This record gives sequence, structure tokens and C-alpha cells, in this order.
Amino acid sequence: MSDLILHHYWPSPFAHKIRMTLGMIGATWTSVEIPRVPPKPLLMPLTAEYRRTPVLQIGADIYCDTANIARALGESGYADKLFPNAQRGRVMALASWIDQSVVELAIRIVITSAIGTAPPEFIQDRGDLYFGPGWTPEGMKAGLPGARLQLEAQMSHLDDALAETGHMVGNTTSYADAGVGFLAWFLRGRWDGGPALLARYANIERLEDQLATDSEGAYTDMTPEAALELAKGSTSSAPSGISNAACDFEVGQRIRIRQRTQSSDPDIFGTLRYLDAWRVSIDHNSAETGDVVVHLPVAGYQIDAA
Ligand SMILES: N[C@@H](CCC(=O)N[C@@H](CS)C(=O)NCC(=O)O)C(=O)O
Repeated sequence: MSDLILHHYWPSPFAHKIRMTLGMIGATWTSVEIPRVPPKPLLMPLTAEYRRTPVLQIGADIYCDTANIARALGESGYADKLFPNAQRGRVMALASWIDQSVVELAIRIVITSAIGTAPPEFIQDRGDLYFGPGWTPEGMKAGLPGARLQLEAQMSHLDDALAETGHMVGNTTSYADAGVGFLAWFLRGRWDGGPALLARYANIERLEDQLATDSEGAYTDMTPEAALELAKGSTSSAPSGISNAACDFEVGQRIRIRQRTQSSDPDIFGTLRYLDAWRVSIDHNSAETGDVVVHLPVAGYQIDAA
């Protein structure tokens, strides 16, 4: 069994980014399958109510959000493969731009196109999560052509960026390439307009083919119950302290963490343990897990005193 335990479901695109990344860096991993929609009673005790997918568990350390998972994998000895040639800043900036400005549009298009065919409770859940309060199926459908225009503008930037070396950063594979790979995987597999759209971007398709050969790497399965037990039997050695001059928070105070954009995600509460420029970590305890440390990225999340 690998120490890297990924809580995910197979159709999840963000989880696919991490699975692809694990394949790319040659890491073996442990797979725990979670439900596609709440309730997630065997995940959320670990995460202090963070509900999104994927989540990486290493013992009693719980890493939420793919940006933070990439950092955790870097800290686990894979930094040279994720961020080759010391280009971590450029890789992370591009990966974040892809998630927020390109994948966001792809999600909009895929979900809107699935209205009427996907289960209504799934559409409702994802609409509330991604489209903000007051969204309607009619409004989403009316906005579809405009969303396509925006997506294609961003896809052409991506394709141009890949023209010179075939990679997003430098001339070798990095975590930023997995960002392109999962975008293509999602558009191709989940939207009937995806294959024709991708066929217009030869550089994106070339990278997609190359990454598909790496696939998701080697994994073994674990039950969610066993993952909870493992957390309970483990002790985190995550650091404690504040090294972020932009706030006057103190270790030990209670904080609330919520998504930067309006969404139906539950708020996350915990006792502040660690904060640096990128990461916020909270101490959390539940009957199912004992003491764990939940780590989130700072970018994309609003952190307030509770
Ligand atoms: N910023 C997050 C986004 C994750 C995300 O939105 N994941 C989707 C699945 S691909 C999700 O959580 N959907 C709702 C769910 O799984 O409950 C990340 O990078 O991990």
C-alpha cells in the first residue's frame, strides 16, 4: 500500500488531473472511492466538511484542492518532476489560470449541455456549486454560445503556448501539462461537441496523446473505512506557525475558510495551526478520525476569524 491515498471518483476531472500527475511522476498510490454527490459520510469527517474532489490523505494529513495536493506531492520528493528546472512559480501560475479561466468555462458548457439528460439532482448540486445563487437552467442555456466563444479564445491561447516546445513550461512535462491533459479529457469524454472542438487544436491533442500514454500510474484499492482507521492510527508531523505578514492571525485561534466565489460549499472551521503564503492548515478532530490536520491553499479561499 502506498502512503499517498487519493479520495476520488473515477469520472471526476480534477481527480483525473491528480491521477495523471501521479502517473507522470511515477508515484504509486492508494485509491479510495467516494460518492459523486453528498452525503459523503466517510470523507467529510476527515476534511472538516470540505466536500470537493479530490482529496489526498497522507496518514493524518489531509490535503484539499489540487493546487495543495501538487504542493504536497512536491514535498513528498517529486518536486523535480512536477516543477522541472526550478520553474515552480510558472508551473503553478499556469495551472491555476487553466483551472480558473479555462476549466471553469468547460464545466459550464458540459453541465449546461447535460441539462435534461443527467439526473436532475446532479445538475442541481453542480449548478449550486459552480454557478452561484439564483442560477436557472434557462439562463445557463441562453449563456451557452457566449461561454463557447470564451472557451475557444482560451483554448487558442493554450494551443499557441504549446506550439514551440509541446509543453506549457520549458521543454519537458510538468504539472501544468496535466492541467491541459485533464481539460482535454473532460471535454472529449463528457461533451458531444468536445472531439470536434479539440480537433482544431493540434498542439493540445498532441500533448493529450502523450499524457494518455502515462495514464494514472499504479494503484491499489482501499475502503473508506480503512482510510479513516489509518488516519486515527496516525499522527501528523505538520509544522505549526505563521509566516504570512498579510494578517494578524495567531496559532490556536478558530478560523473559518470558505470558497472565494459564491457557492453551496459548506464552510470549513478549525483551529489555526499553520499559515504561509500558499497554505493554511487547521487542527481538526472527529470521532471517526481522531486528531488530523487539514491543509488548504490560501489562493482561492477566504480565511476569516471565526
Ligand atoms: N479547486 C478545486 C476544484 C475541485 C472540484 O471542483 N472538483 C469537482 C469534481 S471534478 C467537485 O468537487 N465536484 C463536487 C463533488 O465532488 O462533490 C481543486 O482544484 O481541487
